[in-house]
Amino acid sequence: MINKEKFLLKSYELGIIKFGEFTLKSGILSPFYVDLRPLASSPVLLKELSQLLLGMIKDCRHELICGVPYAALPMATAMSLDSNIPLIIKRKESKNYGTKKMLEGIFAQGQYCILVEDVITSGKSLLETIEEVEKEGLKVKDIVVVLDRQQGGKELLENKGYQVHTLFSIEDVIDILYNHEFLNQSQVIKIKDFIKEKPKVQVSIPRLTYEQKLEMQKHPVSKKLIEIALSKKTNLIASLDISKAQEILNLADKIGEYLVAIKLHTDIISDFSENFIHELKKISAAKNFLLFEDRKFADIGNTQQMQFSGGIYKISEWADLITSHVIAGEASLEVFGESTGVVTIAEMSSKGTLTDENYKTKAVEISNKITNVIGCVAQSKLPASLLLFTPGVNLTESGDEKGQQFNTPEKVFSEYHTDFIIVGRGIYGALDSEKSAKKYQEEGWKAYLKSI
Ligand code: 5BU
Repeated sequence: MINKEKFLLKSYELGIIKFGEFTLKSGILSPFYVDLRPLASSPVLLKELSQLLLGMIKDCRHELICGVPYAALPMATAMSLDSNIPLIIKRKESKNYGTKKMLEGIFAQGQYCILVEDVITSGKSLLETIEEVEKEGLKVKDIVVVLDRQQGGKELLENKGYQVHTLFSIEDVIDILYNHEFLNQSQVIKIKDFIKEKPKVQVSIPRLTYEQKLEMQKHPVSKKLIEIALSKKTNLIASLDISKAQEILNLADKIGEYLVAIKLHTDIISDFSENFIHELKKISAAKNFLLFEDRKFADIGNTQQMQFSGGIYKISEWADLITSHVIAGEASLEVFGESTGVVTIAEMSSKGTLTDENYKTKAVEISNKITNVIGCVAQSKLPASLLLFTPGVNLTESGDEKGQQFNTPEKVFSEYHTDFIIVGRGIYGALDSEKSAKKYQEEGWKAYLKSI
């Protein structure tokens, strides 16, 4: 195993990062300058880099590899030689003679191509490469990047549904160099302030429509959810947190037409029975909505598996969707059956939650790796590869005395680009629940249309 930190320190000696005052192409004065091209002149380091980058894509589907010209060309070549993944070459400018091809090499339509980039800043040159590669009928899903300058490019691509695997962020580099006394504290502060304060490359990204998202879905449950949303013009999930089975059934029957799904906490139902599920399934089939058990699994895989299929609730037998924490790691999510859509909890809506940005990033990373995870519960934007479910939605209240924090449908669609709103007390706690469900359906759909 190659040590990332040692690799960085050896690369630093080649002069790949310089500190001082540099005027960037954009005219901005930057306290650091990055140029990874010298790595190509060190076969030893280039080989190590290739191993490190290959390590990040070992679980990704790949039939081809392509470097973004020019700096990443030797990197992609080294990776191809090390892994036997065939290389294709993207031209920077098309030839004005002969075939005028932009992609050189042997490839076939529909093949998955991994892209390699040295430094990501705005993501613009990557987007150009992606366009050329996709134009030739190839598929791009995963991108490996050596260094993220943390200026918005990674987020831009992730919002478009690509997965960006970065070896180092500029902050990682600064921390390593500081720990080895190549930088002093005042330099670190200056650089970190620059990263924080410097206006990020702002690219306003329109959200994807349900039609566009439908095309990206692989799981039958996520497909079904979006199909229902489109056919009933609703993105509303009602959370029926009610303790009497008959009351849930009555309400489901009344408001089912406005919903994509009903979310339950079966463990608060005092008279739960198989017959209740049987009746609820009949209503869900008649009114065309899915059943979502908000179990929030949070244990080791073995236990979760038993909790999912055993006990009195036998969730695996009827729930189309379930929620699970990611706290126990990747393997704990692999125990749910293939036909159930898993929604992981990346961020909670309550005051003081421990799900900070770092937690969310890790939760999203894990979620992207597991095939039956269709999305996350979160309170901010997600990469387009995951559907976003947002609870804590209420048109009249801003919170409760137990930590809940509410937002309006308008806010969660315009700011978070959510896909589905989850409403509990706003519906079952209303004087007229049917009228209220209709209102949330209309407001949710209006907010969606405004956000596209
Ligand atoms: P409310 O009555 O609209 O506050 O109900 C919200 C529901 O969503 C309730 O069932 C919660 O358990 C659930 N929820 C939430 O409110 N916030 C979260 O972060 C998560 C779930 Br995860």
